[in-house]
Amino acid sequence: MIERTLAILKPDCVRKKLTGEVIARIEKAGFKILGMKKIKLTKETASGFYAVHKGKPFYDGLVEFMSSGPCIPIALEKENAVADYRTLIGATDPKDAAPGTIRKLFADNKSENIVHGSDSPENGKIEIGYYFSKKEIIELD
Ligand code: IDP
Ligand code: MG
Repeated sequence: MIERTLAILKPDCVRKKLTGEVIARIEKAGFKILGMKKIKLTKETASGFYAVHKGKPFYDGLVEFMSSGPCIPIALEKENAVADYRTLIGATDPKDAAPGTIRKLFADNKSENIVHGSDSPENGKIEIGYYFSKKEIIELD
């Protein structure tokens, strides 16, 4: 099934000047970029986006980190996009991530782990809608 998933190049990715490197890997893996922008999240926007994790011990630190500098949300589309993108980025903790994955290659730790990825096709659509208006999604190549 053709699916959509939301990638975010997190503030550590931007700070480490790895955005081009990561986008190249996403493109080479066959994803179509439907929308992309550079933004700095407010604490409110970051809190809302990660609301599902509210109450967990890492939540406050996550909100702090995600609003600590600019990030780059990217709306992606591909056959089997959600699972394929998660395979490309690897496990949440780079220590557990498979060799050659984006998080294994570039992430420092489980918190600052370079990229976000949606966890289901339903959430992919919802999360893309969190950052992109309809007219910012360009379906043509
Ligand atoms: P995911 O990004 O691989 O889907 P989630 O469990 O959904 O992982 O967690 C969302 C984000 O919260 C992670 O990408 C990471 O930045 C942060 N996070 C998750 N678990 C931990 C933890 O145990 N310690 C610190 N940060 C964490
Ligand atoms: Mg998740």
